[in-house]
Formats: sequence, structure tokens, C-alpha cells
Amino acid sequence: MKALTSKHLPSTTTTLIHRAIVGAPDWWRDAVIYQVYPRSFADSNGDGIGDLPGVTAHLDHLVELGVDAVWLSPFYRSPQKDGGYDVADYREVDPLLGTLADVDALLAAAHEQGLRVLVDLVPNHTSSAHGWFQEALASAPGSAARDRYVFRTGRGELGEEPPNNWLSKFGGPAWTRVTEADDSPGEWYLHLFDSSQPDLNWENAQLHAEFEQVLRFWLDRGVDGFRIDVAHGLVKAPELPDWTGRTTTVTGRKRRPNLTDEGPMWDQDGVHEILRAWRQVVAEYPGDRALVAEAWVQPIERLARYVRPDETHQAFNFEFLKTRWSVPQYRAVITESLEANDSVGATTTWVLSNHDVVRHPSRLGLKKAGSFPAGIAATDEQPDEHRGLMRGRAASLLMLGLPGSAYLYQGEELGLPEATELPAEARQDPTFLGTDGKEIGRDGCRVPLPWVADAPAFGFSPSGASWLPQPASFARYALDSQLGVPGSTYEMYRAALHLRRVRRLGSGSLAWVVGLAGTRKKKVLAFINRDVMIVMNLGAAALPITPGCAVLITSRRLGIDAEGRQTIPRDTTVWLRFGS
Ligand code: TEU
Ligand code: CA
Repeated sequence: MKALTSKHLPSTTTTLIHRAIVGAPDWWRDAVIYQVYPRSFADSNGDGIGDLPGVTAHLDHLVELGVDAVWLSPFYRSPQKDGGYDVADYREVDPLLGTLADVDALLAAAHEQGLRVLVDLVPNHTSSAHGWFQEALASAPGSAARDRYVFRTGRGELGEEPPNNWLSKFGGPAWTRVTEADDSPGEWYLHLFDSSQPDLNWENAQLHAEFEQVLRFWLDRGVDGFRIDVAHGLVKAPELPDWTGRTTTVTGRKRRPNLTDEGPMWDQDGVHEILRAWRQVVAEYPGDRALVAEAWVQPIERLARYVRPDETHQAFNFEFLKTRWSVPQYRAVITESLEANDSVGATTTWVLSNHDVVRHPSRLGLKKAGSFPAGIAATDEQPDEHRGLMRGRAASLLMLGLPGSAYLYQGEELGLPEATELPAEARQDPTFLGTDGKEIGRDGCRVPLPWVADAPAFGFSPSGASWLPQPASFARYALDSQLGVPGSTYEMYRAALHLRRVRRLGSGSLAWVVGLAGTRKKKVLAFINRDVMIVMNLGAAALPITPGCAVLITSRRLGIDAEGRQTIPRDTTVWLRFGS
């Protein structure tokens, strides 16, 4: 490393932050994993809702793109009050999305094509339609059936007040009162999310045994691992103390989401025992099955506890996702992430978009670039689409050049923006419905994908139906209008994934480079990973390409300066190769 930099980069200083993995890494350490939100990916039967046969039919797209694995958001039987994150049966497929045979066919086809498949595990809560909850409602207070959930008597003389002051992430109190069998007002049950999503009681030993069977059910069918929903919320502080900090995802007028989950309902030590038990279960199976934790905890050192050697293999790095469009902030987050994860021997798992957040080109097209609204309404500031796309592409090339694993959210390979003008009647997110539209919610990142510019529903559905309306602008983003088009976002992702693979960047190293000719420290981020230098320019001044470096890929067209040298314009990331 030293020889390379001193020879090719005179007058710079380099700081090694993270060493390359020697030998063959576990597959997940450097994998690129593509998130499919099934209801919005591809509809096979024309009802306007994406389904499992639709996913199977389009696996070739993922192979072409060059990802290693797919994570499927929930497809289980569900009343669909929260896009399937309200599970009524962990072992059944929702008829809207397909059948168990469709899952088997998807797994077989994916494995045949060399793709691994992770599925979503939703252990914090069930749907209120789950048999367990129905049984709890029909059973008496204090019964074993009620003990699967968090039932408590209310406060106040007649128990008419909720047991504590916790708020639901989707707005309103986190408690709902039930009516007992004799029609009297009864106990209250806890729901950190929608009232149709009662929290499970992870103090209950029976539940541990039952969930282990759920894991085995899917592992036996051949899934390669699980994404664990709300991994940081499973265990609550004993006695459920009142909490005056913020709890909600949505926060009222300002639409600023709560960026960290803090308080007695989150990140309790007990969750780690549960994750350890699941790690042992997946370790019994051949083929390196993996777990990824969804845990909105802060700071990064706290998140690193989830990826200790006997816990989950990965945890989404949401601090990276939340980073503002700023070189010092990126440098700090990347350094802290690699150091914290290295200290426990874990991989860092980068992510920019998912089904819960505003798509990253749109976040980066706001005046406060990279700020984090909980959704964008037609009446809010509208992102600058072009600038956002350019920045989004630069952010993606930055992410894909980093050592570690990366998750892509369906549609980001097309550069899709957030849909900000969905009509109220179309919106379905419980955060929108539960707040009478005061909160705009997450539907804007869940609009069905455009595959073909000139086809009904842009090729999403043979009938032209689409459960959320697609903006007309999606024609410009359709896959077929980008295929083979030099400089298109799709071709950029495809080329980046290819280069990342052949140059083994995912298992590579990171050394910051400071002092490249013509750069200002606060505007240029540069690092070396194996034989590639990744440079991101956020400054107004175009940056000449370092002599002796060949351009491998760029997020936007390069400029030429007066001396005829290629230059890196503003809001651009390039990957450069040393030597000839
Ligand atoms: O999200 C968990 C979660 O806590 C999010 O609400 C997150 O805090 C928020 O998006 C940050 O802005 C998971 C699923 O990903 C989400 O789709 C579900 O609605 C939720 O769990 C309940 O299952
Ligand atoms: Ca369908």
C-alpha cells in the first residue's frame, strides 16, 4: 500500500483505516444484496400487485445486474395493513403474492442462477389477525395465550388509562384496550407500531421455541438467511417505565422522522440473547446461511454489538444512509463504521435506500442535501430531479467502492426518484392512514417498478394495473430505455458491480488519501481500495484526474480543462486505476 501511494501520489498523505480480507471471505462479507419489495416488483397475473411468480420471472435482471443475493420483504399471509409487516401466519404465503409452491420455484430458480435468497423475519409483532392473537383475545387475563403478547391492566381507577405513556411509531398511543369475553372493558396490549401489530412478549419461553420452528421451516425449504425486522425492539425494559423522549417515526408538522430509536423499548441487552440463539440455529445448516439485523440504534459502536461473532452476520448501517451531502461527514461515518465493525471482526453493511425511507436521489436533490424527511408530499419542497440523480449516482459509486457488503433497493439501479405527487386516495401506508394524512408516509418509495417505457403500467403488470399509480416520468427511468445506453444509471450500476467483483473491492482495504493535487480537504473525498482510487468531488472546482491513473468508471461525464486533461466535475465520483 505504502509503495503504491508514494510512487503514484507524490505529496499526498494516506491513512490506512481498514485492512483487506486475506483468503476467501464468507460470502456475505462482501456481497451485494438486492432488496425486492414483492408487491412493487413485477405483477404476473394482472391484479396490479407484484407477486412471487413476477419475481421469479425477472431474476435474470438481477443476474445481469450482477448482484449476489436477493432479500425479499415479507410475502407471508397478512391483512396487508403494513405492506406485509403484519404477519398472520409465518408459514403461509399470502394468496395475493402466491403460494408455497411459488416460493419453492423462486428458490430453485434463484439458486440455479447463482443467487442466494434471504427472507424477512418479523419477530417483534404479529398481525392482530394471527391465530396467537385471536387466541389471546378469546382467553382470560393471565392466561398462557395472553402471555405471548404484552397485555397489562390500565392505569386510573377503572383501568381507563394506558399502562404507560409510550407512543406508537406510527402515531397515537402504543396501547389499545380490549373488550373481555363478558363485554367489559379489559386489558391493554402493547403495539410499538400499528394497533394491528401487537408486540410479542420475548420473555415467554414458549415463543422462543415456536420461533425457532419458524426459522427451521424456511431453512429446510432452502432460504439462505433472514433479515430480522426491528431486531432492536424485541425486548423491553422490565416494568415498562414511562418515557418522555421521542418515540414516533413521524413527528407531526415538520415531518422529521425520529432518527434513532431511544428509550426503554429499544436496544435492550436481552435482544442479544435472542440473536445468539438464532445464530446457532442457522449455523447448524450447511451453506453459510446469514442473518442481517434491522436495528435503528446509535452510535455506531452500539450497532456493532449486533454483529459480534456469535450474533447476526450483518446489520444495516443506517448512519451511512443518514449522512448529509458533506465530505467531512462521509469521512467520519465511514471511518467510524469500519473501525467499530473491525473491532468485533464484522463486515460493514452499507445501504442508501430501502422501503422505509425517501429514495436517495430525492433526498440528495433537496436544498438541505441528504436531509431525511419521513416522506415528501406534493406541498413540500420538491427535490431537484437532475441534481438529485447526479448526486445519487455519485453516492452509489461511493458506496460500491467501499469494502464491505452493500444493499440495493429495487429501482435504485434505475435511478428512480421518490414519487411525491401520489393522490391521497391512493396512499396506503399506515402512517398516512393513521394520522389522517398529516404524515405523508412511505408510499412514495414503494411505487411499482418501470420495466418497459412503452407498455401498460410500464411493464409492471400485463393488465396495466398498479396498486400505486406510477408517475409519467417513470417512462424515462424504465429499464428498457436504459439497457445498453452508455452513461445510463442502470449501465453505471452494472459496470460498477462488475468492477467491484473483478477487483475484489468488497473484501478490500480502505486508506484515506489527503492532499491530491488541486483538492480541498472539505470538498474531496479520496481513498484507495486495493488497486483502485475512489475520488468523490463535491466542490464547485473541477478536479484534474491524477496523472498516471486510468478512469475505470464515473458517475457522470468528465470535463476537460485548458491543458486538455480530464477533470472530475462537481457532485461526481470516479474510480481510478493506478499505473497504465
Ligand atoms: O421498520 C422498523 C422501523 O423501526 C422503521 O419504522 C424505522 O424506524 C423508520 O422507517 C425510520 O424512519 C420495519 C419495517 O422495515 C417497516 O416497513 C415496518 O413498517 C416496521 O418494521 C414494522 O414492522
Ligand atoms: Ca399479482
